[in-house]
Formats: sequence, C-alpha cells, structure tokens
Amino acid sequence: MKDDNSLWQQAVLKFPRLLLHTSSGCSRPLFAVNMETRLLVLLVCLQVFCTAGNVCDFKEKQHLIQTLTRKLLKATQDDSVPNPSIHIGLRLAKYHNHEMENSYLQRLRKERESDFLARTGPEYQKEPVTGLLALHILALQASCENLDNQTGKQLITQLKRALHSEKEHIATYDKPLSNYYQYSMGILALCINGKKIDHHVIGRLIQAEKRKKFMHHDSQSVDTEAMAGLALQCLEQSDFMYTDQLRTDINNTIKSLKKKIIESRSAEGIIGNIFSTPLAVQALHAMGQEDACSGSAEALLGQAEVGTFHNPMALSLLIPVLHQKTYQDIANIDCSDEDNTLTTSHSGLNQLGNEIKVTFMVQNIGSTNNEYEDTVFVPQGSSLLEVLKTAHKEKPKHFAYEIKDSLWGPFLSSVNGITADVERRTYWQILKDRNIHLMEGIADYKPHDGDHIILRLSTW
Ligand code: B12
Repeated sequence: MKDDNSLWQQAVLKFPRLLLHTSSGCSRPLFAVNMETRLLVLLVCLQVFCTAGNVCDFKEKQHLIQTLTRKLLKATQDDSVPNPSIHIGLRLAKYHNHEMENSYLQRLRKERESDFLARTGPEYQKEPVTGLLALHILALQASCENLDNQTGKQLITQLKRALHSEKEHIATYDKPLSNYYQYSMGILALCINGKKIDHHVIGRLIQAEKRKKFMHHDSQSVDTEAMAGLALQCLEQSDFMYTDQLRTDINNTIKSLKKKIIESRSAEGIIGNIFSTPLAVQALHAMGQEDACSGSAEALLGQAEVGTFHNPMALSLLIPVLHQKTYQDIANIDCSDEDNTLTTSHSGLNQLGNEIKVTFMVQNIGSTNNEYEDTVFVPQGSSLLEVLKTAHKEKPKHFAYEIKDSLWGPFLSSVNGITADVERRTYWQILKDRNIHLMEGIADYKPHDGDHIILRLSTW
C-alpha cells in the first residue's frame, strides 16, 4: 500500500480548483503570475494542503505505534470468534504480517460467512447483524478480496436486506432493529463498496440526526455521530445521482454532525470519551475538518502509553488513526507492494498483588433499592468479571449472572435470572459509587479497593 495514497488522489482531484481559487496562505490568483512562480506557488499550496491533510502528527512516537500494532496482531491469535474490526485495523496499518492477516481473514470467512448467508427475515429481527455484516464486508474490501463473485454479491444483498429491515423498523417503531451506529456502518460499507443506497434508507439516518436520536443510553453518542459522519461523507463524495434535495440534506447533516463532534471536544482533546475519540478524529478528518486532531494526538498517545487501549476492539479503532488512515481509505486501498515486516511481541503478564475489597449491588428497573448486595475479596488487578465469578462461586444459590460474547468482549446479559432484552431495550447498566457510568465493560474494568459497583437494569 502506498503512503498517503488517498491524500494524493484528493490533491490531484482538487488540483484544478487550486488553479482558480488558491487556498489559505496563497491568495494571489495563479493566472496573474509567470509560469515559474505559478509552479512554485502550486508546490507550496500542495505542501500546505498535504500537511493539513494528515489525520494526526505522530512522528515522534513511531516505536509506540509499532508496539501497539504488534499488540493488535497478537490479538488475532486469541481463540475467540474472529473480529472483523481487528482485521480492518491491521489492514489500515503501515506495517503488515501477510501470513497472519491472511489466516485471520480465512477464519473470519469460515466462522462468520455461513451465518450471514443463512439469515432470513424473522430470524434477522431477533438478532440483527447489520453492523457485523458491514464490518465483515469492509474487512474483505480492506484485503482487496473480490466482492463481485457469488459470495460477495450475496453478502452485499444481505446487507441491503438488513438495512431495509432496519428502515422498516424505524418507520414502525421509531428506532432501528440494532442501533444507529450499526445502521450508519451498513450505509458506509455499501457506499465504500460503490453501491447505490436506497434514498429512504439515507433519509431515515438524516431524520434521526435531526431528531437527536444518536444516543448511548441517556447521553450523546459521539461514536454514532462519528460513524454517521463517515457514512454521509462517503455518500457526499460518491458519483451517484442522488436528488438535489437529498444532496443538500446530506450536506447539512454533515455540517451539523461536524459541529456536534467539535463541541464535544474537551480542552485535552478528548471527544466524547477516550474510546470514542479515535473514531471521532477519523470522522472529523473525513469531513474535511482541518484541525481534526487538535490536541487529540497527545491524549490518545498518552492513554495508549498507560495501557487504556488494552481491549483489542478499542485498539482496532485507534490503529488506523495512528497510521494516518480513516475507514474511507478502504475504498482506495492498494494491497500490492506492502511492507511485510510486522511480528508479534511478548505481552507482559498481569501483575497481581494484594487482595482488594469490592462491594456490588443489584438494582431493578426504575429503582435504587438493592435487590441483592455482596462484598467479595479478589486479588488486586482482577477485573469486575472476576469479582462476579468469585461472588457466584462463593454463593451459587444467591448470585448468578450470564454473559454474551461481543466484539468488545463479554457483555453482561443476565443477572439473577433477569435477562436483558433487545426488543424491550433493556440492559444491565454498570455504575460505580451511585451514579458514575463505567466507561468499560466487566472484563476490562479493574475495580479499586473499596469500590461500590451497581448493576442496574435500565432501558436505552
Ligand atoms: C449501541 C451501544 C450500546 C447499547 C447496546 C444495545 C444494542 N443492542 O444496541 C447499550 C446502550 C445497551 C450499551 C450498553 C453499554 N455500553 Co455501549 N455502545 C454502543 C455503541 C454505540 C454501538 C455498539 C455496536 O452496535 N457495535 C457494532 C457491532 C457490530 O458490534 P457488536 O460487538 O456485535 O455489538 C454489540 C456489543 O458492542 C454490545 N455492547 C454495547 N456496548 C457494550 C459495552 C461493552 C463493554 C461490551 C462488552 C459490549 C457492548 O452491544 C452491541 C449490540 O448487541 C458502542 C460504540 C462503539 N464504538 O462500538 C458503545 C460502547 C461499546 N459501549 C460502551 C460502554 C462503556 C457500555 C456500558 C459498559 C455502559 C455502562 N456503564 O453500563 C454498557 C454495557 C454493560 C453490560 N451489560 O455489559 C463503550 C465501551 C468502551 C470500552 N472500552 O469498553 C462504547 C465504545 C461507547 C464509548 N465510547 O464509551 N451500549
């Protein structure tokens, strides 16, 4: 893959416009000066343009970036069901290990494709896979796989069907079957694949943004805004003859999303929270925001250095940014002539020390009364999942829980016999000290000594 490939393509596309309206810093009209000066000014303008085009500046931290990319490569050796987002992250990196990437791709195809293709109407409604299917298609495309063969065409048809079912669900129940993050990802995958998208499907996304429907539980979902921004930006740049009205709506929605995302950026460069920041930076860059990375590079690297991105899913969203890429680059990926030097590194073992005391409570919907409460002792450095495991092991008749696998790791799906229900939009929310919404799931969050954790059945 060539470095900054897409930037050059953009530069070439915008070249004629540069001739007429020179950009910031180059205010003199080009046709008014001699040939040599014209070329010089153009070179300077292109230089300025290309510098502004970088996603973030990470020049000083190449060693850290390589270590993190190795970590993501190492995650492909896990026994868990392969994660297409990990594959995309690796494909958008500068360094590669073709053998490991290929075998992961084969696992993705083997363990996921038959399930996607087997899904039909009613079954789909119960457990929508719009996002997974979209990610799978993006992963194939990021590997330069042929999507014009029979399987490729079937996968695309399934994604179109999935989006259609989502759209119908929005029309009837005012919400998608899955969520607007996955709905946006579905649109993005089709668009990056060069497919025309039903304008009603696009219209529903635009409406949802207008009506402030991009929420994560009860707060603004920057992840969803970013994914929707990436999808709409791709549509904006596509050559399909969408109507003028739709094009205007797409444009206005991009502007609104850009504004919302920038307003969510803290003085430290964090956009939403640290886990939504990489995707938000990708989206801002794709939407043409010049200071897409303003302050965020330091925040991301600082947090990466202290291990915040240890979850492979979180890392897979960060790696493209560290390698100056966004999901949009999948459209123009060139798989020839790539570096093939990446190897896995040895990750250190978790250091466990003394024991800590953790109390947790179980609360029912709409109530702050404790249905159940327990205190357990676990080794320092244990995860919340280990706390729950210990609690169940100690009192199997009083406390039980269930988990469901997801791309982010184990999702707490049931507590003491009450199971979260997608159709009724209930889930087990995880809080700390009365009302602090945890930023990580049960396998990632490592409680501190004396922590009070609340597992509260909530609606979203
Ligand atoms: C929609 C959404 C939800 C919905 C999911 C329900 C649904 N059917 O749509 C609801 C509101 C229930 C939810 C809950 C939570 N979420 Co949430 N969620 C998202 C969001 C916006 C999209 C997920 C998605 O559809 N992915 C695409 C598909 C293809 O991947 P998937 O793995 O198949 O999707 C499933 C899982 O992601 C799962 N899920 C959703 N959130 C979380 C969080 C964790 C930790 C796990 C393990 C699973 C999980 O629900 C998805 C649908 O089934 C992401 C943003 C993002 N960047 O991914 C945040 C995100 C994944 N959520 C996050 C968090 C923190 C949570 C909670 C832990 C919040 C809390 N304190 O209670 C809880 C999970 C508690 C539990 N029971 O384990 C963080 C995770 C960060 C991290 N490092 O772990 C994210 C990245 C948002 C953020 N930037 O903070 N979430």
